Amino acid sequence: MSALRFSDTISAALADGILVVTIDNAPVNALSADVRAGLMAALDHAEKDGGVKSIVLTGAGNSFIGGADIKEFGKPPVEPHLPDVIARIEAFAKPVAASINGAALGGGLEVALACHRRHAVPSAKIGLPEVKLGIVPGAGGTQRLPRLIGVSAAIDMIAGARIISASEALKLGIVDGVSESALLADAMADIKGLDASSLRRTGALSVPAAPIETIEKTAADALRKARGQNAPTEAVRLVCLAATTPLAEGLAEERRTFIMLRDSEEAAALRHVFFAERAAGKVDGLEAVTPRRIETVGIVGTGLMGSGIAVSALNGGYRIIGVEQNIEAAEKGRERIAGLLDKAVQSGRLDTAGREDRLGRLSVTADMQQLAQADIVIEAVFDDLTVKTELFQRLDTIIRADAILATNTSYLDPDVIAAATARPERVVGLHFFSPAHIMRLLEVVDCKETAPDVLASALAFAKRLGKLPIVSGVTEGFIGNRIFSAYRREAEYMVEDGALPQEIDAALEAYGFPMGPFAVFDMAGLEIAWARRKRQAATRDPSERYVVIADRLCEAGRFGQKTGRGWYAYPEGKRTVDPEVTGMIEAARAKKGIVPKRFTAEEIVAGLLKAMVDEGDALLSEGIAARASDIDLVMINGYGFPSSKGGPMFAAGRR
Ligand code: T1G
Repeated sequence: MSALRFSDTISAALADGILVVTIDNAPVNALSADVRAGLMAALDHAEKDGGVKSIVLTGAGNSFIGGADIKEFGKPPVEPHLPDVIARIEAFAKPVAASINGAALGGGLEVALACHRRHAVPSAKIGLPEVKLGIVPGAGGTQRLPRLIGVSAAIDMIAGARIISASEALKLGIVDGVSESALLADAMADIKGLDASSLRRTGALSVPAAPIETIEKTAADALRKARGQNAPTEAVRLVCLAATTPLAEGLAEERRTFIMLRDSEEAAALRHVFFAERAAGKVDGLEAVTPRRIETVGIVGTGLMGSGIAVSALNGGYRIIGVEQNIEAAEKGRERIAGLLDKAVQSGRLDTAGREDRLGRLSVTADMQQLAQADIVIEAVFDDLTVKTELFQRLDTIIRADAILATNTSYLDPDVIAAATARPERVVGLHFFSPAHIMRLLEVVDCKETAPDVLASALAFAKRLGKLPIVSGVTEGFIGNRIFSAYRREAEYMVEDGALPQEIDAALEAYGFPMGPFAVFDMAGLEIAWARRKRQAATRDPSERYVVIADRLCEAGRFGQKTGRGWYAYPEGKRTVDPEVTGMIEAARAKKGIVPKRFTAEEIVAGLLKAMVDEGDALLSEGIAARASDIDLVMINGYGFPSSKGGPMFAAGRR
């Protein structure tokens, strides 16, 4: 095969009249300016060279094309523009096939859709996830996909940013074949037989008809999940447009919408989150450290948190030993874990074979000696320092010298726990967020003595659990709860100064939080923070402003939703403003001689954002958080901060 090079990232080889064009732009073959120019040059060559009968496009590595180059979005566009490259492929006189050797996402799938034939490996990820970046497909996806699979399936994929497997893509008609072992050969064989005069050009197809009710239902489902974000709404509109509009007009409207959204605040925020997630969990110098091998996980305490952690670790493929104080409690733990797996089966997230496989890797016991087999032991027992410390001291005598000890504590000082053990260097914090088998966020606490390979092991473990690991230093509440405490303090200051809980909640919910702070406090229960405030009372700085209103609520037995009354009343479970609480607030203000002032929604959001950002800045200057984007990810994934605003640190920077 003679080798040809068309740009830094595009090469080709001619074999049997087929020009095999390879895109090699590590790490994911994103459609950079060099890739686009190289593809155009390859098409020029194929057009002129009579020896070229057809073309096969493929990728180097394990991506076909991972999409447009997101890093180019903030910069002035460079020709050739992707839609021009794609239009040329679709109109090409000679057959063009896509040999989808891996991820074909966004612009990557749009390139494939313009090809005349498509073959994929079974592991290929196929989708148009642009709405997750606050944009819509900008190179024909909303117009070509419905021509292949219909409006409803296209809405479901595009507005829902659903990435599908090669087998589903075959079923839907996106690809023409799935090749287990000879992808390129299969694609070449397929294209070889094609009659250039009757090529199936996707853009020339008409959109298959579908009942309007089906389309409306799919659209309503997609928009319900969108929770007010623009891109999914625009995606639905554009896909529906494809059914009634000539291709050229549809493409022009799609491009106009893409450019409008690409330059929006929401898209800038979601791009920030995309890159933040990829920077998270990276610790300078740790790349060279080899993590310890982890296959068997011990979990002491299989209550609410422990059972969630167990399911998460079972999902990661680990063997689990659940330990409780007695066999009855251990069996209860197994039932709790099995119950969570049953729910996953009922919701279609797991099949029965998967459930059996997981239960087959679970053992429960009251015999702590069983933990001698564990590579890591995670404690999820009552959040009391003595209980945890004594447990770790006992585990020191049971587990292997190279086994890791992880504490799931939320508020205790893991350095104190570690210092009480024989090998503090093997202690690390794994602060899971409840429910632990659902929440992606996992704060990995790098304690004073934690060895680098223990930290590397914890991060590798977190990734295999499918978690979003954020490294935190040791401070009360780590990153998330420390910022949440500042957020709560500021919200209570505002109430004492004149704002009402319902006004604050409404302002934050309008900003994009699913629930405002006072609704969250009532849901979590007021007694937890009350107990902590009472514990800290003796050492509290008398000069620090202190708001007693939450204490008054607790003294009146108003602990939140579970008692039917907290900051709100909950008649028939409905959150309702309670005049009794308003009276308690007014009395507290009067007692301090505070003349209440009015707060606008903007002032409320700005004040609470500032409280979070000031605490975030402190965490950065204290070295507790490694980067501002980590703080954004914690608040988005753990506390409901709207991702479309990018997180507190990003949002403050944009104001
Ligand atoms: N552009 C630029 N960089 C990208 C990128 C992209 N599209 N995708 C990944 N990277 C970087 C990423 O930042 C990281 O960098 C490295 O590649 C590995 O990523 C016109 C406009 C393809 C499934 O949304 O889903 O096309 O940290 O850790 O786990 O309509 O990357 O190493 O420096 O995620 O193997 C649409 C986004 C774009 C797909 C591979 N495409 N990417 O997963 O690696 S918009 C997407 C992914 C678009 C068109 C529109 C995943 C992956 P660093 P990674 P991975």
